Amino acid sequence: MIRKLPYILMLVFVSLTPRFVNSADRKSESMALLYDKPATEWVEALPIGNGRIGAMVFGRTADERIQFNEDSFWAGGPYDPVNPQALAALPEARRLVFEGKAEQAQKLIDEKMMGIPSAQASYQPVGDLNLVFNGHEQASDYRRELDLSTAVVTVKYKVGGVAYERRIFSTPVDQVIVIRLTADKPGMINFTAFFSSPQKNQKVEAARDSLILEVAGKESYGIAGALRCRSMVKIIPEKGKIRLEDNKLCVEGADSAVLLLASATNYINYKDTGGNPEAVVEKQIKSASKKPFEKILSDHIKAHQELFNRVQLDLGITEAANLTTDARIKNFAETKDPQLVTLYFQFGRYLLISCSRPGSQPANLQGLWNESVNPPWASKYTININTEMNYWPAESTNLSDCHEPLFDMIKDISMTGQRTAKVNYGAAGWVCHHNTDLWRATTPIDNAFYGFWPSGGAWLCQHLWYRYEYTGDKDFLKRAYPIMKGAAQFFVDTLVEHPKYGWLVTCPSMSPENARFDKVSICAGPTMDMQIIRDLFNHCIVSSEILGVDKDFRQVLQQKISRLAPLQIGSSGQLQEWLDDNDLDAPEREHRHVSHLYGLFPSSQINKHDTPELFAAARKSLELRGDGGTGWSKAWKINLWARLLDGDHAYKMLSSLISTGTYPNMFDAHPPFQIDGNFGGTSGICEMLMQSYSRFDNKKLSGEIYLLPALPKAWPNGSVKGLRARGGFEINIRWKNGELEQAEIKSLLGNRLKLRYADKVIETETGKGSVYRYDGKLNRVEG
Ligand code: FUC
Repeated sequence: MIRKLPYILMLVFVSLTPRFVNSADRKSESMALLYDKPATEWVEALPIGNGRIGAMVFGRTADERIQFNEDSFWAGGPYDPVNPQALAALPEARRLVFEGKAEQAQKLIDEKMMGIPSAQASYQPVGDLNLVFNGHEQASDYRRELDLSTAVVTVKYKVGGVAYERRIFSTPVDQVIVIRLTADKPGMINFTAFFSSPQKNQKVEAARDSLILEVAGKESYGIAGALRCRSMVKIIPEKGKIRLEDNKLCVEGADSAVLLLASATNYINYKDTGGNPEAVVEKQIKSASKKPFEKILSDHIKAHQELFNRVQLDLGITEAANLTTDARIKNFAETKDPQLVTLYFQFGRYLLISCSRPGSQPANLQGLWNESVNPPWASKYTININTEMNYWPAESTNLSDCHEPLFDMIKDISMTGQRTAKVNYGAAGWVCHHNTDLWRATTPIDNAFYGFWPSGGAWLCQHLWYRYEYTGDKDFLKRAYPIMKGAAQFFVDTLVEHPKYGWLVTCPSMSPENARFDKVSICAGPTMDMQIIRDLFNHCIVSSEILGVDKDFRQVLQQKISRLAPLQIGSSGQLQEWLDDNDLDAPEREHRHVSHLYGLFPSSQINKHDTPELFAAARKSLELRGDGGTGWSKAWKINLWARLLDGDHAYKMLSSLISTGTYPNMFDAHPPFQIDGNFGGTSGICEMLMQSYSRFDNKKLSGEIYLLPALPKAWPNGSVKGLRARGGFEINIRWKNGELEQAEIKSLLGNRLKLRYADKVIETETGKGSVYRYDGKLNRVEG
C-alpha cells in the first residue's frame, strides 16, 4: 500500500489537472448532456424547443413521456388592470413616505393603488404525448443524451437483443416536434400513443393515423380563459400497421416510425385572440409530412447551428468529464471539472436559442418549459431582475436574434403601460411595475411590499439600448427610441423633489424586494431607481442626438439628471441601498436581491476607472451581502464579482451555482426550477473572460474591451471564440498559464477601439471588417 501511494497520488494529480484539448480534436460527446438512466423527476428530463413549442423528454423505456408546451398558452384573456382609485391616493402616499410614515403609506397603497386584479395570469402546460412500449420495462445498455450542438435528444437501449433508438427534437424550420423511432431489426417497432393533459377542460379525438388534443386555458382572477390550444400528432410508420383503440393509436410491426407533433393557440397578440389554431396545426402537419425525416432533421440542425456555432469555448477537459452529467454536477465542487463549465455556458446559449426565437414569446421564469397548471410565481415575467437576467447573454454570446422576442414584449408594454401611467399616476409616457404576463399587464401586483416598484419597464428599456451598443443599428434605434422616450416621460412627470434633500426621487417606490428594519419596503428614491433612471435618461439623450431629434426634451432630461439623488457611500463603507444610511443596509444584509449593485452590473455606472470610490463601496456591499442566495442571486453575484475584476471570487460563486443550485438536467434551481440562473451563469462566464463598455464621442459609438478581466486560477489555459463586444466587435481570445496569449478582434462597424489587458491600454481607430491581433502589440492582420 505504502509503495503504491506515489502512484495513487500521481493518478489523482493527473486526473485533476486540466488536460487542454483543442476544439478540433474534442469528441462530439463533450457538447452533450449524458445519462445512463431515464428521468424519474421532471428536472431530470431533457428540454427541447424551437422558441415556440417545447418539450421535456423523459427517455423512459416502457412509458415514454413527452411533456409539451406552447408559449402562448396562458390562463385568462385580454384585460386592463388599471386602478381608477390610485391617482387620488398618490399625493397622500407620497406625503406619508416623506413624513417618515412608510408603514401607513404601504397600507394605503395596498388598499387603493394596486392593480385590479392584483395578480397576473399564469403560463400553462398543454399536455403529454405518451408512448407505451410493452415489454420494454427491463432494458440494458441504456443511454440518454441531449446534444447541444444539434439540439437533438437521443435515447438508446436494448431489449431482447434488439437495439432501439429514439431521436426527438423541436424544429424551428417546420414548426413541429419530431420523434423518430428505430430498431436494428425489422418489424420491431410496436407502441401505443396517446395524449393526456393536466388541464380540466380537454378533449381528445383520434383519426386513422393521428390524434388531436384540444385544451382550454383556465380562468385567471376573474378573467375568463380566452385561449384554446390545439395539438395534433401524426404517426408515419414504415411498414407495419396502425390500429385505433379508444383514443389511442397502436403501431404494430413497423420497421421504424416518425411522429410529428404540432401545437398552436388562438392568441394573436395581447388584445386579439382571434387566431385559428385548427388551420395552423393542420397546415404544419401537412407540410412536414411531405418532407423526408432526414431532410427535416438536417434543416433543423442547420437552423440551430447557425446560432449555436457562433461561439466556442474551451476550458480544457479532465477525467471528471467521463462520468454522466448528473454525477459531474454532484462532484463539481471537488473536481472543478472545467469542461462542465463549458457545458454549462453552452447550455445557457442552447436554452436561449430553444425558448426565444424571433416571433416567439420571450423566455418566461421557466423559459418555455412548465408542467404545472399552478407554476411557481405563475411562470410569468418578473422584471425586477429575472426577465432581464434571461437576456444578459443575448448580445455578448452572439445571439442577438434571440433578443427579439423581448423587444416585442417591451413594445407591447409600452402601449399597455400608457394606460397605467395615465390612470394610476396621471402621467404621460408609460410604466410597468415588477411583473408582466402574456396580456402585458403593467400595474403593480401581489401587494405593495413586493409590487409597488415603478421601474420595471425602464429597466427593460436598457435592453433596447444594449442592442444598439452592440450592433450600432440606427434603424433599430429609430424604432426603439420612442419606447425609451415614453419610459423617460413617465419619470419626467412623476419624479418629485425630496423635501429634506432637495433631490429628485421616485416616490412611492422600493428597492426590490428588500425591506428595512421595520419590514416596510415602501420608500422614496431607492438607489436602484436612481441608477436605472440615470441610465435611461442618458441613453435617451445620446439616442436623440444620434437621431437628430427632440432637442427640447433632451434639455429637460439633462436638467433632471443633474438633480437625481446621487449614489452614496454609507457608514460601513458600503454603497447605500437607500437614501438614508443609519446603517440601514444592515438588517437584511444577506438578502438575495442586490438591487443597488445594478450600477456595477448590468450597468457600467460604477467601474474601476471612472468611479474608483463607488467601485470600492460596491465591493464592500457585496462582501456584506455574502455568498448565499437563490440560483439567480448567485448568478448575479458571478457577474458582479467579475465586474469587480475578482476572478477567483466570481469562480467561487459559479462553483456554488453549479454544485448547489443545479438540477440533474442542468436546469437552475431557485429552488424550485427557474431559468434565470442558467442565463445569468452563462453571462457571468462571459464577463469573466471579456467585458465591454461603449463610449460616445460627438455622437460616435466606440468600444472599450477588457480581455480576461476576471480569469480565475481554475482555468489556466483556454480559448473562446465569437464573443461580441459593445462598439461592434467580435472577439477570439486564447490564454496559457493564466496569461493572455493572443486575442483577435474583428471590427464589424469600423469604430474606435480601446483595448485593455491587465494594466495595458491600447487605443486605435479600426477599419470596418478588419481583423486585429493583440499579443502584447496590436497589429492589423486582415482587411
Ligand atoms: C422575485 C424574487 C424571487 C423569485 C421571483 C420569481 O420576486 O425575489 O426570488 O425569483 O421573483
